[in-house]
Amino acid sequence: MADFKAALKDAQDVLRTWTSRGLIVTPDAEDLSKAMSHALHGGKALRAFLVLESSRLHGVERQIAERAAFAIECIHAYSLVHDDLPCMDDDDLRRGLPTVHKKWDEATAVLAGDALQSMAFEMMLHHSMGPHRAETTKTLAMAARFMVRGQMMDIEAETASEPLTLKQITYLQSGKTGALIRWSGTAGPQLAGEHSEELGRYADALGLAFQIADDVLDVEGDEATVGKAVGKDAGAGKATFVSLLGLDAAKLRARQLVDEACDALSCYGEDAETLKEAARFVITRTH
Ligand code: GRG
Repeated sequence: MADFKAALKDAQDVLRTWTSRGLIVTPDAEDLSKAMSHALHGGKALRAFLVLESSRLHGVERQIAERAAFAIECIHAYSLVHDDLPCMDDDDLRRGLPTVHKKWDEATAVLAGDALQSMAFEMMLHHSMGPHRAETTKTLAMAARFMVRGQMMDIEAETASEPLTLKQITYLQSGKTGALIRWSGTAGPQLAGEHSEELGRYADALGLAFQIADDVLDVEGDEATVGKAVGKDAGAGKATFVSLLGLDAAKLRARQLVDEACDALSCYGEDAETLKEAARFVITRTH
């Protein structure tokens, strides 16, 4: 686990560096920059890690990989800020800290999310991002839109007459959670102007395992460790992988997906060891 932990810490450092480069947050700075910076703070930086690692495997220049890693975390942070709003999940706590609308107000949270999304595209289209920046930015936009579609399906399911089936939940989550993870895991080859079926399969399996682990944490985790409210899905009577499969079968499915993710990487040999460790981490994480 040592390599993965170091690589994840590296991704967190990259995120911190680019946050302070992109946002001037002095004590008298405007609330928008402070709120954006707050939203980018304190996460695991798993998506940034996936961008950096898939970029390393495909020989992408470090500066390019770092910008793309920052961009995906901006999109991820925007989605969390908006997801926490009273009109969506209505959460007070995120990453163990007050959510943006609690620390400031709803208007600031909406605008901080909007500005984070814009900043992501600004980063991706910077002239230094190499010859494949336009195509890679287009797939990022598509992933962000698929995420929103997944969120919409999730909201619609709350008032539907029938609970979602396993097939429907799997599709919903492949958008809501999976789309950004898939983009992150394939960003390296995309930025290099290449294609990797193997990283695509790895990232798809990882994304689904990640979501199942999230559903398990909602049942088994405690608020202090997870850093956000737990038990919300069961409380709302929502269909999840745990409610549909049962706790043990959900955990088994997540383990199978991790095996599938690792198997997909065989063509990269020992070079992919850190990505394999990441897959194992995803289902053993406590937050
Ligand atoms: C509101 C546009 C919009 C989209 C919302 C991401 C999302 C879509 C909703 C978040 C709800 C949620 C908890 C989904 C489960 C998966 C997930 C994205 C968990 C958070 O990701 P982590 O654990 O977070 O990587 P950190 O804090 O480590 O960055």
